[in-house]
Amino acid sequence: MFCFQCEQTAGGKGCTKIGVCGKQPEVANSQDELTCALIGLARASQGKSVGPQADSLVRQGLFTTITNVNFDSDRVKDLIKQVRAEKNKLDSAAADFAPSELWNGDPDIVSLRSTLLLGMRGMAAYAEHAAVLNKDNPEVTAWFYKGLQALGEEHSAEEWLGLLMEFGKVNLACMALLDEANTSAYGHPKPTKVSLTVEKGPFIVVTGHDLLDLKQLLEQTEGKGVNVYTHGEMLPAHAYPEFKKYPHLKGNFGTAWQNQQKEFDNIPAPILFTTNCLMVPKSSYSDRVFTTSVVAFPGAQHISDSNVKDFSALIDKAIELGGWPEDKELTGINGGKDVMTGFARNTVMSVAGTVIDAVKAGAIKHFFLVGGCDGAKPGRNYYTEFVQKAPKDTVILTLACGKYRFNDLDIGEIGGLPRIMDMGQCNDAYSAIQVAVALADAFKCGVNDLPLTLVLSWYEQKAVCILLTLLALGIKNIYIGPSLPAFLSPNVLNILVSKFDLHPITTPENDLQTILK
Ligand code: FSO
Ligand code: SF4
Repeated sequence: MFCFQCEQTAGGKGCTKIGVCGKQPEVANSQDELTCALIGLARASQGKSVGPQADSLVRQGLFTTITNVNFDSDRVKDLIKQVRAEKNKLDSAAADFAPSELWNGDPDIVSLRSTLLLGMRGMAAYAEHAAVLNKDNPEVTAWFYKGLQALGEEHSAEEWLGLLMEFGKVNLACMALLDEANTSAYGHPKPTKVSLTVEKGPFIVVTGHDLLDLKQLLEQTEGKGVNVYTHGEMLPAHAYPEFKKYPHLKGNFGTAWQNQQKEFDNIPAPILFTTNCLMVPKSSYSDRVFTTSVVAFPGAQHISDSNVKDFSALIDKAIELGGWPEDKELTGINGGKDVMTGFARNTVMSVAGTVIDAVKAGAIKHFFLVGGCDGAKPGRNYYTEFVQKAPKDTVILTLACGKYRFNDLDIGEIGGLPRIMDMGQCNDAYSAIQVAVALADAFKCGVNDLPLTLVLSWYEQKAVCILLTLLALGIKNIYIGPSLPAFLSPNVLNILVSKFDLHPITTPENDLQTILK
């Protein structure tokens, strides 16, 4: 096996014996074969979309290979069969890409090709979340085939860079599509305080990014005496008007994905994984793990896809386990008893006047977007310290699961606005981009001239597609950590650093000083 797609890759180089994430060689090899079969399908379709069934396979095939999503080689092999059957319908002579070539060759070309592939995996997750809400953008769908076909071809470094920039723009369209899918189905998020206390009685914990799964579960638990708690990237659901209609959606349990083995260990409740990030379940709670959609783990109970999923086994499990006998007061990482979320684009734009006045009056000196994924490495304390040390006249926008390091901190307000504003899940980077563009318009300057700095934490492939979008938009001076992707070769990294002023993070003090001087 070879895999270097995430931030925790072995030795900062690549997992070759078994994944640090627990991915077995057989699964890794099957995932490579699946990727190569998808390239074969794109070859057979000559880089064009060929209909809803193949489109759905392309999205799911790419999504399945994202870090911490699917550990079940049988399911991956089944997808390979389906992809090959689709290909054969079109052109049985079209060859799959050779798995042995996927990660081999000139290091810079491997780096550029991998960056495109990994970004496409991230975009597939967003496209799939939109697709379950019946939203499709033909430009996005078509690009999956174009990109897959390109992955199987030879290109110069220049051409690969051109493809990466083109992809970044298409991913912006994909995030816009998901934003439209979510806001048209569930309304615009509103600032919402979310409790971290778990009330007594049966409950279910839902994690991942798929809001439709949460909605269907809330409908099916209605009147059953079972409460529902969000976890990880599901937290922003509380802010959508549609989800506020369910009084049994009580609060948020736990923190970011990498703490799940500790947090799920002894809770008297089942857990539903709707997307990533699934870690190898410990035996003490593996019988309480339910997966759905592309998420799978051998032995875990899987809830199959259908227009309306049947969550009865999960609900029965919650009733059987019964929850805690008394309310359990839990806290965030810094001891806070609740967290705020719901500062998506609509809310922030609705107070744009206040924000602009505060900047003009000098009350707000700088905005930071401190966001991205969390992870287990110690270097990630950087982000907590960065937020704690940021001067009082600065505002912190945040999103994705990295925020759990500081979202329960009370760092005060400016002009009636909290200094930490959670914009939502990682795909709500779209909201952040919209706000930045609106601020640039208001100040009649470019986004790069705003008093705004992006300080990103990356872990898996959705962060890759977002970064490519930011670069394709010409956003410079991004700080990135906790370490640099293993798939960026020294030459490719140099290009990104010189072209986009990309900065690897150093220390919070140092970086704050450089940014604010
Ligand atoms: Fe985190 Fe996992 Fe949303 Fe990622 S839960 S690490 S970027 O999947 O997708 O932020
Ligand atoms: Fe290693 Fe990350 Fe790949 Fe898992 S996903 S095998 S940890 S590089």
